[in-house]
Amino acid sequence: MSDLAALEQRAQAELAACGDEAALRAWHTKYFGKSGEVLQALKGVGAIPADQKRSYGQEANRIKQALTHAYEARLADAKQQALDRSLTAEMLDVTLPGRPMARGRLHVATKIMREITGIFADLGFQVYRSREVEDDLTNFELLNMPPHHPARDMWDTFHTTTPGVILRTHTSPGQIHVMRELCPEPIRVILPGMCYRYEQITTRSEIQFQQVEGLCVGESVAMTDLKGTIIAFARRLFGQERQVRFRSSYFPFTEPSIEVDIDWPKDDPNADRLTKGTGWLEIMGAGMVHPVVLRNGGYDPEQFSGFAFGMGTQRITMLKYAIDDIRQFWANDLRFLGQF
Ligand code: FA5
Repeated sequence: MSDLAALEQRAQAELAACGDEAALRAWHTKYFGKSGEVLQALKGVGAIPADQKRSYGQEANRIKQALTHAYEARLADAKQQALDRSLTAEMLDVTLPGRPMARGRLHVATKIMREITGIFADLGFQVYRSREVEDDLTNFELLNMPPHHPARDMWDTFHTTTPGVILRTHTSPGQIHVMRELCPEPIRVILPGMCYRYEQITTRSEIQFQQVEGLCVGESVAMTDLKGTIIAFARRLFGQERQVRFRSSYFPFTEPSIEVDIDWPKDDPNADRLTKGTGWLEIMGAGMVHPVVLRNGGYDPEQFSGFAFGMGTQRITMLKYAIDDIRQFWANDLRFLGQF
């Protein structure tokens, strides 16, 4: 019996000295594990003289229960303390506003494309997607530029290692594809997409840039339709008060050909620099589809007529947002892209 009392005392003293949960669990193994001292003491009842067995067994069970209660209480305490510690040391204020996720956005080139597409959609134009890798025939010849035609000098071209396969220099070859696909139906489409030219890169010229081509073919399409379409477009994109000016020009695939300018607000401090003092800014080339091109598309020029236009959307974006260097578009500098 005195051994039991000593065991209880020692176990309680050691329990009191345990500083954390790990120490408590070690204590539990020592006293209540498979060969723990409390179990050994219970088993020891066999060696006790018969007349003392009963009181020894009762006492051993009492000690077992007392130690178990004490242990559970200490363990709960230790857990609570650990929780309190972590709540004060690693404090988390759930009422603070969360950290905002950095949200992505559309590239300015995509935004302006969608804006332009939306305006032409309102005017009844559908989008036709045409390939970026072209053949010489479609990029030049079928657009009324036979080999060695001097007009080809206007389009410095990237050639692939396959003879006759090139990167399109403009979206105009798409005119041939759409006419051949839809002939003899009337056509009213825009053809947006990337173009490539083997050019000196400057603040105004890149080797890759986007264009939006427009093509309208029907039985009585006239120059007035072209002018009305362009004026409606320019005023939607640049402002209702914009004046539009048409100058005669030359493209092999349109006859007559024009270039289109818009006036620039005189109170804009950039006006003089942008318009080189003229007050006018060029926004696109256009004209009536050349009879040769109509025929190459499958349409009889005696019966059908059409207009076409082509604009460079990076240049247009530069005008709209006063961007002074075209190289910003594909430089992937977030300080630039984040402004739109
Ligand atoms: C053409 O490409 C004609 N296909 C446009 C056309 C279509 C005329 C249909 C008539 C009928 P041009 O080479 O001028 O034309 O280019 C059209 C526009 O593309 C230019 O006004 C300019 O805005 C843009 N562009 C041309 N070269 C570059 C370049 N290197 N970098 C950025 N934009 C360019």
